[in-house]
Amino acid sequence: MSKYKIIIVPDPVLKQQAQPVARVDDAIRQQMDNMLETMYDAPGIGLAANQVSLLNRVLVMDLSRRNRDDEDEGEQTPEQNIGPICMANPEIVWESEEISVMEEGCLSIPQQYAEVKRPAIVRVKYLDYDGKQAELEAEGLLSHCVQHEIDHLNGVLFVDYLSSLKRSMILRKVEKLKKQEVL
Ligand code: GNR
Ligand code: NI
Repeated sequence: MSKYKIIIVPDPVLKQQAQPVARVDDAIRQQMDNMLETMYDAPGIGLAANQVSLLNRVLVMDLSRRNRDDEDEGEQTPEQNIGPICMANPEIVWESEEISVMEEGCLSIPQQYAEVKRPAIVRVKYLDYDGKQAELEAEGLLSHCVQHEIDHLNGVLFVDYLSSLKRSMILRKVEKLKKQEVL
């Protein structure tokens, strides 16, 4: 296993559409393993291929190792506190009308957080690590996370849901952190 470098805004790769994978083969499994390692090291609870400059529709998540600091961020049922989830070609096949608001962050927009509104519950169809069709129903933090990662695969960032004022404030703060070489 090896780690990838996580890219930060305003990298144009973050605005690009990722392409479907033909099948989950050993090369894709290797990529999933490397993405998990990269995500654990960051640390984060999710990572999409675009964030490591790969433009295929692959994402990984793991909500089991999240920091205790995060634990007030939304309810999380024990069933949702599950280990690594790897997805290829994820598709939202159903979303609830009910909306959930949660504070989100992004490894590609470091140290910035904002409340984002999303469908509270989603069902996602995807190919798993073994290349088999699978489905996940997600709510709470897992729901926000999987929607956030699928957005990445479509070139969408959580700041795109904010007012242009809030968005530019956040992007300017990241620029400032970069100049100060904090990142
Ligand atoms: O680590 C992360 N935390 C998070 C919190 C709320 C909603 C989504 C996320 S995903 C983020 C890691 C990341 O940037 N994934 O793309
Ligand atoms: Ni992100």
